[in-house]
Amino acid sequence: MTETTLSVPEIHCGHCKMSIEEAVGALDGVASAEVSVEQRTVSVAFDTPASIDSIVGAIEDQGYEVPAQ
Ligand SMILES: [Cu+2]
Repeated sequence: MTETTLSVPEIHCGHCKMSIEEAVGALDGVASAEVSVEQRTVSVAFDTPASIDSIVGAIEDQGYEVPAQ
């Protein structure tokens, strides 16, 4: 299991939290996804077939920019 925390500066409210947690949580291989609105971060625990790339892609699909970490 890999755990990572991504910084997503555009996160600003509970709607952001819900849509990102739902999208990332739906990925195959993701065990948990938790957004901190205060810290503007997404913490993810995952295994293959999920990857940093697929997680970043899911966040971007929701309309958020994920700057190079
Ligand atoms: Cu929001």
